[in-house]
Amino acid sequence: MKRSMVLVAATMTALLLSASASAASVTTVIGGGTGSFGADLDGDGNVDGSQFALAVTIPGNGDATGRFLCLMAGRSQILGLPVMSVQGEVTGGAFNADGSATFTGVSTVNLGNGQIFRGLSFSVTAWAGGPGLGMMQLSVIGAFDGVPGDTDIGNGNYDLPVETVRSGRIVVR
Ligand SMILES: [Ca+2]
Ligand SMILES: [Ca+2]
Repeated sequence: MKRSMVLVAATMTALLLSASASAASVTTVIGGGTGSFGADLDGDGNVDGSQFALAVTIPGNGDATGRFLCLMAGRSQILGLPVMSVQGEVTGGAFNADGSATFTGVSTVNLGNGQIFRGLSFSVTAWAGGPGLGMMQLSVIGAFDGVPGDTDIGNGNYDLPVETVRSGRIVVR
């Protein structure tokens, strides 16, 4: 009897410790600005990039909430499209050992030519920093494999190159 009480107490202590540990490990990813892929993805002579905004909370249990926006439009025209936007609702995420954060969710991809794709899964990894230091990498899952800009042709996904922050900042804390 006494032994089981000790066991219960030990289990309670372990639960409390893990609860406080997860509370302390909430990761917030916020940022906005412009980025550069450092390459001319569509062969039109101009190095391509995007405008981006992200605001994500990752509690540490695999879930996440927040929003992500990547916009390639106007001066960052890409792939011959007037606009390409990826607007994401974040549902999952994790803090990585290298200090970056990866989050996933469901996105709407608008190609600006009347084609809008809804319900596409996406994944973003973000590394903190300002111009020249911060980075992010976006993949759209299960679509657009092999179109210009895809860095891993044949895997079923649209894997954009790592984009480096050109103005603005990404904060991971
Ligand atoms: Ca280009
Ligand atoms: Ca691919």
